[in-house]
Amino acid sequence: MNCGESGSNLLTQVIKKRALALGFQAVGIAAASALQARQPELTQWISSGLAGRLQYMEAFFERQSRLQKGFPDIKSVIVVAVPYDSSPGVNPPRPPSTGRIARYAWGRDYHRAMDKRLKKLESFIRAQVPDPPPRILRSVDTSPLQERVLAELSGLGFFGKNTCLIRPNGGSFFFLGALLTNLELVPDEPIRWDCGACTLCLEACPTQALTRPYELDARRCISYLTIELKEAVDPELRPLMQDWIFGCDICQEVCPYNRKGLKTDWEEFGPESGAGDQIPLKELLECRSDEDFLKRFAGTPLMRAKRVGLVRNAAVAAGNSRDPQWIPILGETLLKDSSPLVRQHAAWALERIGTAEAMQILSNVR
Ligand code: B12
Ligand code: SF4
Ligand code: SF4
Repeated sequence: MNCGESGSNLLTQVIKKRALALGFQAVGIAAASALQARQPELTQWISSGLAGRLQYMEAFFERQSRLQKGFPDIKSVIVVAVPYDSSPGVNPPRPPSTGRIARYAWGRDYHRAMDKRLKKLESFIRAQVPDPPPRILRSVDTSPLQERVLAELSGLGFFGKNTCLIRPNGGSFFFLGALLTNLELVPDEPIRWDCGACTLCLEACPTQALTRPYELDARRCISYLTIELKEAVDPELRPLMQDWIFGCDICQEVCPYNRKGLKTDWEEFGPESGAGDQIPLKELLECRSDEDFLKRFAGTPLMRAKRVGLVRNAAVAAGNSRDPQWIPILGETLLKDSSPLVRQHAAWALERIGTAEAMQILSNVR
């Protein structure tokens, strides 16, 4: 393929066409300068402590400068999006004995699923431009990039007040991935769109993690608490976590743009490919070994919480149900689980259920 302005244009077009043929729902190009965009907001977020204990975000700038030293001639970023929602539209009724999983985690791990197809896109580009071989780096959450900012600047969507990137005709239930390259491609224009006067997500967030439009306090976000936090959950936040045991979708479920949001056609993201949309709390509370956990959840996003995190979350959900059916099993967990963190949350759950039987078990143990 020849270079020059028309060559770049042609290359950009064939890359985009190939990305869509590979199953990505949308693709856009950002110039390398997009890597530096919205950095003051990120700096402010980190320095105000809103990142909580997300160490990979605290080290963001250090990691990004290392990336740029190793790859100083980045010229373009190819950004792809793919919907992951496989719900039937409305929330299907769920028995109260299960814990809820956020949509993004119903199927297989998205990092791997997306990387497989990004790898094919990379090979395609290499075949188009054999000499000199271009530099290409694939990333799905694996590099210090603000993927939503890159997607915003490549015209894929706009920032919602819930901080998610939204596509006006597709909603926000989609993943992002990127290819950094030294090829000169034709950048897209950002789209001009916003939330208007709507504030539904800010009102609906049960923990008030959305402290103001476009600002999320990770320390209060159920997604962070159930997935990233490796320690005890603040007892004041536990009742607000409801029955979410992995992630949270509330600020997206209420969003008008998701009423007619796009559904996924990737089999990997369907509930039958992974853990599904709900898990019986009993199954989790009885999971006492890392081997059993691995057997059940290998290859799914739930591995990130590890056994201890997920059983901790199940104990909180059981407590929040206030259903006495959980008393015997929480009592067993309190006696038998090897993790002090899990035992501590099981004790809290018994106290929250609060019947005479629950309090008796607690006083026997204490
Ligand atoms: C850290 C992180 C988290 C953290 C923090 C979330 C957050 N809002 O930052 C936690 C663990 C809480 C989290 C949760 C979720 N995450 Co997450 N997460 C990331 C990660 C790794 C970095 C995000 C980041 O840069 N945060 C930094 C802060 C400062 O960004 P921010 O809060 O969005 O603030 C920006 C905007 O508000 C904007 N801004 C500020 N002021 C203003 C003013 C105006 C007018 C405008 C327009 C914009 C604007 O600038 C800020 C800086 O960029 C990305 C992957 C990646 N490498 O990019 C995935 C990613 C953002 N997560 C993703 C997903 C799917 C989720 C969940 C939906 C999962 C779930 N169901 O539980 C939730 C959504 C929660 C939410 N409301 O955002 C997707 C989002 C896709 C999309 N359509 O937006 C990403 C892109 C992963 C991926 N590859 O697909 N996540
Ligand atoms: S994901 Fe849940 S807890 Fe986090 S900001 Fe949205 S509604 Fe709030
Ligand atoms: S719920 Fe309303 S304010 Fe929140 S992201 Fe959606 S459109 Fe924007």
